[in-house]
Amino acid sequence: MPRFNVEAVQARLPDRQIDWFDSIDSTMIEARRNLQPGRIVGAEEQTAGIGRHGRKWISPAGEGLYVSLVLPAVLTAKPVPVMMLALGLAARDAMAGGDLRWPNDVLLNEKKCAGVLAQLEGDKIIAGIGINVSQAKFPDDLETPATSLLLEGVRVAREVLLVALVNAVDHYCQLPPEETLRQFADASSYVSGKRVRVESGLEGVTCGLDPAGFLQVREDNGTVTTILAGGVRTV
Ligand code: BT5
Repeated sequence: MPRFNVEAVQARLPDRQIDWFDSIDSTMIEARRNLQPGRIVGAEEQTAGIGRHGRKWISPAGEGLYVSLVLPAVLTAKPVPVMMLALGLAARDAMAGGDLRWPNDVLLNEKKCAGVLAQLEGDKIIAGIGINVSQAKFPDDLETPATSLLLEGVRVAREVLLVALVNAVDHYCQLPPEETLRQFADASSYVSGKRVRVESGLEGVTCGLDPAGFLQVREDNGTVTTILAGGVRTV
């Protein structure tokens, strides 16, 4: 995999500050050091890539797109869960399709190909996006099966992916929250009618998003629960 061509991306995004690293602990940690709105922090590899709730994001050198975007405050006057959904929609667009597993995974062929994070820092949100581009295999101990664009037959340069991603993030983060929810529900097979198990152990059938972007699950006894944290799995 050739080294990332930062200049090519900078030429397409002339107004953005792009800081690219050969190797870094996590682009999320670096992004926090300078919260210049619009700043893009990326790396060839992450040695301590971060998922949600202290989980890890596997980030081998040159095989994925690992970026953190400092979102301007104007884009972020929305609840963080809604921002997460907007970022998922943006990643899916940049990848030219896929299913969305609430709250933050882009699936290809029912396997996780991308994950997103939204971290609030003062009045800014740092968006963390990881897209698997050319990995040929993954560790066996992941919580759910993983895939890469290459494994699904999609060949795309990381530079092209990043430009598409940044433009898509700008677009989706500007949508009114109710429009984000509507588009997420349209794009995701997980929002309604899917039998899932939540990390807490609760099991039922999904029945829509609440206005803040949280998933609702109806248990077999009829009780509807709003899922505030944790992911869901099909059962
Ligand atoms: C996420 O967390 O899916 C958010 C991942 C965000 C990563 C980006 S990369 C750029 C930026 N800098 C960072 O340090 N992070 C962000 P979560 O839903 O918690 O999923 C994490 C779980 O997915 C792990 O516990 C593994 O089971 C699995 N996993 C780890 N690496 C993976 C990979 N490369 N592909 C698919 N699944 C993975």
